[in-house]
Amino acid sequence: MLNKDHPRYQSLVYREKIVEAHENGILADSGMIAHGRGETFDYLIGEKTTPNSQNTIDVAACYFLTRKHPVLSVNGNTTALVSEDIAKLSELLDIPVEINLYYRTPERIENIERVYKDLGVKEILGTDEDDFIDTPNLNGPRSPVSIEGIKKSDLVFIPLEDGDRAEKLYGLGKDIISVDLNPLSRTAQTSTVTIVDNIVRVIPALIESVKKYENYDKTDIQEKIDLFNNKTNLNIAIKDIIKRFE
Ligand code: PTJ
Repeated sequence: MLNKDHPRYQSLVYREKIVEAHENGILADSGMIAHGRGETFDYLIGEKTTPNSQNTIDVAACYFLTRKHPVLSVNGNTTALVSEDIAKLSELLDIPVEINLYYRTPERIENIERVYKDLGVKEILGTDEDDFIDTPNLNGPRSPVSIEGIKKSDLVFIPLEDGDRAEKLYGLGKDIISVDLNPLSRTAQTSTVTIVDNIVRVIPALIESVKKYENYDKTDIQEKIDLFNNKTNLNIAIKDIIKRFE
C-alpha cells in the first residue's frame, strides 16, 4: 500500500522488505536497529553511489577476479535486502554463499538457507549440516566458520555487520571486502577494501563491474588493486559527507 509519489518511496520499499524479513524469521530483532543506523548514514552521503564508492566497487571486482577462493558471507539484513542479487553474484563468480549470523538460531539458519535454495544458489555453507571450525580469538556465534568456506577462503565479502569478526579474519591473512555505510565503524576501518555505500546499490553495481573487468588484462586488474589504499578511500568518504554540508 505504498504511495509511489511519496518523496521517500524507495526508502519505504526497503523498510517494508526489512519488516517482511522480520516477520518471516530471517531478520534479527536488532536488524531493524542496524537498518535505521544505515539509513542515517545513507542520508548523510546523499543516497547515491559517489565516484569514490564506484571506484571502490571496481577495486572490489578486481579482487574477486584475482582471488582463488572468495566467499560471500551473508546475514539477516543482507538477505532481507539483496538476496536475489547475492544469488546472481554467486552464480557469476561461481563462489559459495556462507550464512554467518550474530544472532544464530537453527530457525533463522533454516529460513535463510531456504531463501538461497529457492534462488538456485549451488553452494550454501554455514548451515547446521556443515563442518565448522572456530575463528581464532573470536568468541560468540560468529566464530564457527565452514571448513569448506570461510576457513579455506582467501577473500571474504562481509556486508553490513559489527567489527570484531572482520578484524580477526583480516588478522588471519584473508582479504576482507566490507560494505558499510558508516566509514568510521570497526569493520570499515579494518577491512582491505571498504565500500561506503548502501548494499542495495552496491551489489548490482558490483555485478556490472565484474562483467566489465573480467575482459581486462590481468596486469591492468592488478594495477587497479595496487593503486588502491583503504585509508585514503575512507578519508575521501568522510570528506564527501562534509562537502555536502559546506
Ligand atoms: O543477521 P545477524 O544475526 O548476523 O545480525 C546482523 C546485525 C546487522 C543485526 C548485526 O551485525 C549488527 O548489530 O550490526 P551493527 O553493529 O548494527 O552494524 C551494522 C552496520 O551496517 C552499521 O555500521 C550500519 O551503518 C551498516 N548498515 C546498515 N544498513 C546498511 C549498512 N551498510 C550498508 N548498507 C545498508 N543497507
